[in-house]
Amino acid sequence: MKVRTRSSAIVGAVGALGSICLVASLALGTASADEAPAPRQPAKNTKAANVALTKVATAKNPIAGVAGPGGTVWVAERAGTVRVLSDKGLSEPVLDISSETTTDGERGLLGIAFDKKSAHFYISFTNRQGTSVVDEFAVKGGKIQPSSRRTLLTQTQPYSNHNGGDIRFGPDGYLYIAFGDGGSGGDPHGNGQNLDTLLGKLLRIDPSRKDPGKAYAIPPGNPFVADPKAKDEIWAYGLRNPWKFSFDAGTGDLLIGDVGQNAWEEIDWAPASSKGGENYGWSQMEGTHPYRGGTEPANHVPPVHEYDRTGLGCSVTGGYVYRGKKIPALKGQYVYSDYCDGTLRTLRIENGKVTGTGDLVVNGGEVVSFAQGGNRELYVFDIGGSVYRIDPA
Ligand SMILES: [Ca+2]
Repeated sequence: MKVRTRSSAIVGAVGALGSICLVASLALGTASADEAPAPRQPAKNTKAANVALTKVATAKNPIAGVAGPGGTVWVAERAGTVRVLSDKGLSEPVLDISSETTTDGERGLLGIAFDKKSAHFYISFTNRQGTSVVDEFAVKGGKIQPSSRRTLLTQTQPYSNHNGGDIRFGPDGYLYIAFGDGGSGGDPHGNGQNLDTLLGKLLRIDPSRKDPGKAYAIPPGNPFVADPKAKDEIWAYGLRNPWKFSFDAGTGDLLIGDVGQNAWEEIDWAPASSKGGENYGWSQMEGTHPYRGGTEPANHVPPVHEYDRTGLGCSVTGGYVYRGKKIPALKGQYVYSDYCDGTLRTLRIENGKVTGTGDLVVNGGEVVSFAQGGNRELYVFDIGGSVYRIDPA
């Protein structure tokens, strides 16, 4: 499991679809991977809460999920289908773009989102040419209206890895889009620090309005609208492969799981009050460490948490701050995992600092995504097919 090249962890995540059970068997005993650097008592992770993983569905390579109308969770399958998880189980596909995407490299259907009123549904995928595409559909009566489909944004991708692709509405009602640095390894085009490309960035757009010549509007508060050399869509930069990000449903704070190159997996954090423009450092920095002789940018926002590869982790999968009701002990803790070690891990974050690390002593296999239901309970997706709900033990 440790032999895959580290130029792109998610290549392993989605390229090794047949090897799911092996990683799971390796997973427990990795509590040390998350230890805070300062001495703590006891010198191991805290068990954050007593939970159990309840398998609620089997999907085909589930890769992204979003709360839908009527207490449902919509599940994106990597090859291009979307199914609806409800009390009745997983539906037949309600959307199928499998003829438009491929699953080579790290490609596929990579992200789905609803706007606040579930009036529109959004997909993020790589097309057959490898170009990232974000499309919108109208939703009526809980159903996608295929004829309403329109493309919001495209971005050519120089390589088949680090596409990013996660999409999500923020508490501000704008659509956020995460793109990786374009791929290969070590950011050969310098995209992370280049404000003239959408690659290696977190974007923010307003699909409910249109600027001239665009299929969307630039929110007026975007941080680089006054800079003619920078893309107006950029919200934050210096990201390598922000595979999954989320907003804390309680505070509105932003959390990004940014997959590392060879050494450091990181969680980035910004407060709800942020005006954007954060530079998360890549590829001058990998985590808090200069990357390949890089110089730390003066405005570098270091990760709120990083971990190395001495444990079994090798590709962070960002999750959610738990704001559900079923597990009071978990409330307010950030739950995340790692594709290479599916132990569910936790962080307590107060005022932008980690004040406690822990894990849940359960393993979700090759954890490639989390989803937050409308009731804010959390789901875990194993790329091998299992969809779990995190329940009280
Ligand atoms: Ca960083």
